[in-house]
Amino acid sequence: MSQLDEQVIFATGNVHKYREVSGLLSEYNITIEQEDIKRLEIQSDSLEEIAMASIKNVGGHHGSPVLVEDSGLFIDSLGGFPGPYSSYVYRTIGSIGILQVMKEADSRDASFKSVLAYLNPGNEPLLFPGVVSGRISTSLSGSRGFGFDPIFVPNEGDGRTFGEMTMQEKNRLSHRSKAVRRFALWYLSNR
Ligand code: ITT
Repeated sequence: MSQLDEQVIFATGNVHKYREVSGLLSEYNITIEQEDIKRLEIQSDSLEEIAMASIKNVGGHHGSPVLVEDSGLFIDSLGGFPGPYSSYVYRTIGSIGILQVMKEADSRDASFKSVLAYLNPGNEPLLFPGVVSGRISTSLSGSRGFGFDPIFVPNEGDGRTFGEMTMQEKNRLSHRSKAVRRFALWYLSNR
């Protein structure tokens, strides 16, 4: 078995991310395995820097090719908050807290960003970004997905939040799907 045919490990503790990424990659016949590998998460305003530090940290003690993904919700009128701190902000004030903070906001424009990092041992890490533009809804809608999905309405959708969409529908539009499709095309042409 060549190194590129080895099982790719997706290092994440977030099962929703894993389902979305593995569902997308299966369209390209790429299989991955989830492992909740504990890793260093540096503080930075840049998802790229966080993903790069994280993949180097994981790759250092794993013999298989690995993926990590760092993502966040960036709200324009809040200067990009919560951005790289999305996980913490979700756990503390949640979607309802964001709706409260947004009460007086002039603009509800926002974007979700994802950076997928891949490391095949012995090679340089590679980054694959994806962005989806949209807006923050005025109330919670839908119970599907995870995190801030019930308050995010993608611009290219039909007015529903990600929380109202099936995973397949979200995967047609999401930041994560754009990053994953970039990775999949690179992976298939480089194996
Ligand atoms: P891992 O680091 O273990 O992969 P995590 O959930 O902590 O899992 P992040 O540090 O990348 O991952 O946090 C991203 C947060 O941003 C996530 O917890 C959600 O609150 C939010 N988020 C990212 N993508 C999202 C999406 O597709 N839908 C809803 N919320 C999302």
